[in-house]
Amino acid sequence: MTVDLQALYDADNIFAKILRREIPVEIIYEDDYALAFPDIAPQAPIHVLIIPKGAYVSSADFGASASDAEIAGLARAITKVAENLGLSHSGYRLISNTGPDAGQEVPHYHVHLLAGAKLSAKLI
Ligand code: IU
Repeated sequence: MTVDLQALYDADNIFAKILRREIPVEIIYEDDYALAFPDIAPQAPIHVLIIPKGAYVSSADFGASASDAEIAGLARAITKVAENLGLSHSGYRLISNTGPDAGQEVPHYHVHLLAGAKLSAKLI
């Protein structure tokens, strides 16, 4: 059975409010497709969240429903954030928790960028 994730999107989730500038954040990067800001509870010396501007619940929703331009735009934005933070050579980890089994808490698609140290707890 296919779940219509788009229908489940909550326009009042915290990241939607950040996108509408109802909640202030330090903007690390922004373009037509994406916004990046620091995670409020950093799990590494550098912990940035990169989110698409479109209303997508998760990676599953984004991959199924976003346009090719939005998908490319987010990928380019992630690379830009890493470049701007000077991480292209030192490296970084990208994580996107998707759905309940992954412990996704905020129902707007987001990619965690972790960096700034040798990262522990490598799962794979
Ligand atoms: P998750 O992948 O959905 O579990 O990650 C949600 C992240 O959003 C988590 O790391 C929180 O610290 C972060 N966050 C935030 O940066 N600002 C907020 O106001 C809230 C959560 I609520």
